[in-house]
Amino acid sequence: MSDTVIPRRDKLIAEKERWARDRRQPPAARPTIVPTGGRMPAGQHLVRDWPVLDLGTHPNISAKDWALSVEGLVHGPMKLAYTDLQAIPQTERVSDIHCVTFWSRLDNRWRGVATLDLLAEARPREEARFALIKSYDGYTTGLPLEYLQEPDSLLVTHWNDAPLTREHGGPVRLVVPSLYFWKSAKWIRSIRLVDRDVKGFWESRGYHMLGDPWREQRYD
Ligand SMILES: Nc1nc2c(c(=O)[nH]1)N[C@H]1C(S)=C(S)[C@@H](COP(=O)(O)O)O[C@H]1N2
Ligand SMILES: [Mo]
Repeated sequence: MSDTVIPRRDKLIAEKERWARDRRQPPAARPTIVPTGGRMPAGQHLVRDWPVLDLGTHPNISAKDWALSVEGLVHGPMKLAYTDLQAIPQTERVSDIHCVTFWSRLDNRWRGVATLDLLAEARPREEARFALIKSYDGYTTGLPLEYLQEPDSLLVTHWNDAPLTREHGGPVRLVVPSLYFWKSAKWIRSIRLVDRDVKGFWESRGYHMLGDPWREQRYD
């Protein structure tokens, strides 16, 4: 495996690891200003901006240079260029972001390709149960295959009708709204289907393997 060296924003990462170790609790209840109709999982507070969180390097990949591999336990491995992605029917979804660091951002309008549609083309093998995601900054994360088969899970190229910015993972990122946002890999590079759960960057540092915000699965 020729993994790029992961650039570390060491202090921030050390702090987040410490939070995981201490099973950090949310800061004393902050008021939620607008009614959210039961859309806020326990411990979350609402933000209106969109924070940038990552390992500290924003890979500079043009749409022309970007490519995604779908590999591992699939009948039809694929390597897709940005233009291939655009040739697949586009999906638009509105969904909420829930970050393990206690903020949520509601009503994000995403456009891209449903991972469900992509996987239908790659045809997972019978033994495929989980996906290991890799990104251009060396980041990794793992999740059960069925979360990529939910209709809201997308390979996103546009947010609120504008091309996804580089700092938020452009040209293409993963968005899996039903899990905490660390599963939504920015600058996505490959999806590998595997038969057992593999720890990614944060899962190796004390974060939960699944990360369901509705069950507050923050830390393992
Ligand atoms: N490639 C990559 N994807 C990543 C990360 C990262 O460091 N590298 N950080 C994750 C974490 S911990 C969070 S909270 C979200 C933040 O996404 P945002 O910067 O668009 O808010 O990206 C996730 N995806
Ligand atoms: Mo995060």
